[in-house]
Amino acid sequence: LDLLEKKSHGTNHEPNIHDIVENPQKFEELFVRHVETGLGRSMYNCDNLAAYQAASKTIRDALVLDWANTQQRQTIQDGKRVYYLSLEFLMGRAMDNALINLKCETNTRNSLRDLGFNLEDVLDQEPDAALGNGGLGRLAACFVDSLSSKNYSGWGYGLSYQYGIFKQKIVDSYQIETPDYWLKYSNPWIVERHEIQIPVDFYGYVYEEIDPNTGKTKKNWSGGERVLAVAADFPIPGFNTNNTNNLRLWNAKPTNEFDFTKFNAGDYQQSVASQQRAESITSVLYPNDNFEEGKELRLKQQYFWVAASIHDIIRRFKKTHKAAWHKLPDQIAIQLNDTHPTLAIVELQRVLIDLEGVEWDDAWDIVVKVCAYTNHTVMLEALEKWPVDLVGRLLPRHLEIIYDINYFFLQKVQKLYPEDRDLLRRVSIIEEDPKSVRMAYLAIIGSHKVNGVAELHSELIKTTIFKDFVKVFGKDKFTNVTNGITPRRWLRQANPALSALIAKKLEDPNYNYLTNLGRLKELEKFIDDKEFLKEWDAVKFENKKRLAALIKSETNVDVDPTVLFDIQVKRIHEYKRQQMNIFAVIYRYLHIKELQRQGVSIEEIKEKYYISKASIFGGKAAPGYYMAKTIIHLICKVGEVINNDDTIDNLLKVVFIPDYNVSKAEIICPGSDLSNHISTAGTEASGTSNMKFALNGGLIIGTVDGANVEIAREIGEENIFLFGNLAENVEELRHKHFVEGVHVPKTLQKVFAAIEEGQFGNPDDFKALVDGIRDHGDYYLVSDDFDLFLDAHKKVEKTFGHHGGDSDDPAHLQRWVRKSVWSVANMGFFSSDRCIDEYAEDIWNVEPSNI
Ligand code: GPK
Repeated sequence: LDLLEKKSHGTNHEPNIHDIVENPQKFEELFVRHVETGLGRSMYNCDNLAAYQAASKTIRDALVLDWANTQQRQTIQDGKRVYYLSLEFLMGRAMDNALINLKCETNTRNSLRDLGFNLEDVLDQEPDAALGNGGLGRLAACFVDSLSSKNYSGWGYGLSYQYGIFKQKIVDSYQIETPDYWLKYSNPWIVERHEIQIPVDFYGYVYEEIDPNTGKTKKNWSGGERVLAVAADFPIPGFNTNNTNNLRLWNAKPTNEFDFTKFNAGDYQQSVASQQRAESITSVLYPNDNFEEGKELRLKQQYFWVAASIHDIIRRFKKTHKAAWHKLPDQIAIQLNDTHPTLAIVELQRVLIDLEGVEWDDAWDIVVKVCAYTNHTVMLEALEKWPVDLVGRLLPRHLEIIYDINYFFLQKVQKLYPEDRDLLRRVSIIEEDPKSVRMAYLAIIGSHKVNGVAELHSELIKTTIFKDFVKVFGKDKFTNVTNGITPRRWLRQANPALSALIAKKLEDPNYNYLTNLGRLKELEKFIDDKEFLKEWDAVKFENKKRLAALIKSETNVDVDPTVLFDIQVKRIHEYKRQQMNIFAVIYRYLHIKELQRQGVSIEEIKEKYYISKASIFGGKAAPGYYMAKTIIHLICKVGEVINNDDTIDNLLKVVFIPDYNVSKAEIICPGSDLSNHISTAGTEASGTSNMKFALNGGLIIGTVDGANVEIAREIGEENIFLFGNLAENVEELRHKHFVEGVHVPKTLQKVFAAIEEGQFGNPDDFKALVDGIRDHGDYYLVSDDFDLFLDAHKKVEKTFGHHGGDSDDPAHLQRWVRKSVWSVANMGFFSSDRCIDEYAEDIWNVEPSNI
């Protein structure tokens, strides 16, 4: 600690954050050094890309010192550490975030200006770190931000994919996937830790031997293929603190061990080629959201990551605590983000019993105390089940341990419920026919807590997919932590103008409210202040212009920023029901055309029927998901027709923004008037973009699902447009479809007729979409909710009024902008800081560290 004290008083000569924040000359000097020596270029041909790299390196160098100090301090303090294991971290851009969290934005902007660069252009050079699919991966990214910002000692562990989520192009109204080689120009934010190399084995066989120390027989695993896990670290800065945690991502590399059998057989080429295959393990992120493909390489990824992480965690523990294994649960909490890291449970048990000689029962007790599992979905196609054969071949010792875990567990169940024979079959980790390992069940059994991600979802898992486990373990094992988002990125970074207005009103020039988001409540004081409402609305208008510019550059469509921006951006999925949204858009268009045919003028239509709006879509479809791709195709074709209809003025526009990602979301969320969160009730576990939109002053149209329910409670039901059937009625409605057939309402019939007439291109292209509803049971209840959706939209329009963007419409201010302010004032609950505090208290039993 003395050493740290000295260091922080400047005995080291490296620049620190304060130099850069306070001393522009220092920044410029370091920047030039990075350009000239680091990048080997001259200042005369330094372009924006080189400027981005040099500026990032300058800031990173300073950040790395905070990071090293934090790690030393945490080690010396020897408190409990949290490890968040996630196969996805959807980080987005790092530089802007670092400037904000380190509070050196103004200085960097000024220094760059002096050097001849514009900060925004420089920031725009950074490719997104898109190592995730959607909500699950972005949640992990928000969590590491909060862990640092709230002074926890917490690391993330993940994989360093060479290719992140694919880039989406729209060609002829179809989605095309192209690879995202995001490391093309090397990444200035990564600290490569070449010295941290952990061998990970696969395949091979298990044998027994006598332990020379105890004289007992023990199991050993001799792996058949070895790869190295090499660490790549991302320092994670906190806001307003020098607590800087680490996100460690593993790269797969070949070992130097050479296959002499192949070599001696004269096959040098083959021998090198098979070594090279090692790298394929971390080559690509699987692009599925809420869906598991069950590919062998995916299981390899999972074990590779888990084995390296557990090894690293145990090594760190042993440095201080040697073999005091009973202390492990006081030193370490491991959070499993979904079932993807479930093998961590098995690996930890294996390390303890096979390698460290701990007795089974003691080891198992430790494992359960250390691990906890978060569930993110109740949809069956997303639940992981690995074929027993595959697990046994890839990880023979692990399969044995899984069988043992299952054996002891089923014994316990049988004792508890000796009468219920079927229960054993239902809760067994092993599913018969086809024989497979149910990862969620293993995760539940090996964890001390299981949490859902919103209240409704956490209730649902207890009454549906995990019902039997509540019977076995009792309900206290199951808990809820409602998701949240980091206000640093999703308010301050995405919406500088709104966050500044809030800072002004809260008289908080240092933006401390960003780590105390409950303070937003104070905005309620200004709810009757007309000038404030106007200012608020003016910020929204500027953000809509920014979004309109993005739309123009991405789609070449002009949208009028004065119209209502009605947005749905998220992964494309039948359960999220983008199809229902586009059907409603078609209905609106058909109705407008019908009115025109009856001689009603556009002015009259605007007066009596519809306000002007732009329907804005975005999101990726998994490459193999035909229905989702069909939905994209329909949206694009509808856009083509409507946007080229020059008889309807600005009444309606439809755009599909290609390649929706984190950095686009930062422009899209602040630019919405209304956003759609309209999943079939009971299917969306939480949703987090609902929070991003609401925090940026957008209103929500949504179903009674996921976190919408809690958002409604916090901001008041009068401020959200909820509609649709409830989760409790979904089963019954599906059954009714099955027995009586689907009743398609007249409104939706008109839409289907127009599609089938070919108004939006070849009807065959959309056949599956229409038939799925009309003839194949309408699993997602579009027919049941369609008219309710249209009604909800009528309410939206009434409330929005004819805006015009001049902020002077008193009715708009009174009805709409008031709701917007009131909503933001009550969104404090949805900060990921609150989530992390809840995890810390309820699941991890850790406290923030003393800094
Ligand atoms: C859930 F199961 C999954 C998945 O595979 N991917 C994914 O992004 C999402 N999720 C849920 O769909 C969202 O409702 C939720 O907010 C998010 O995880 C974070 O919990």
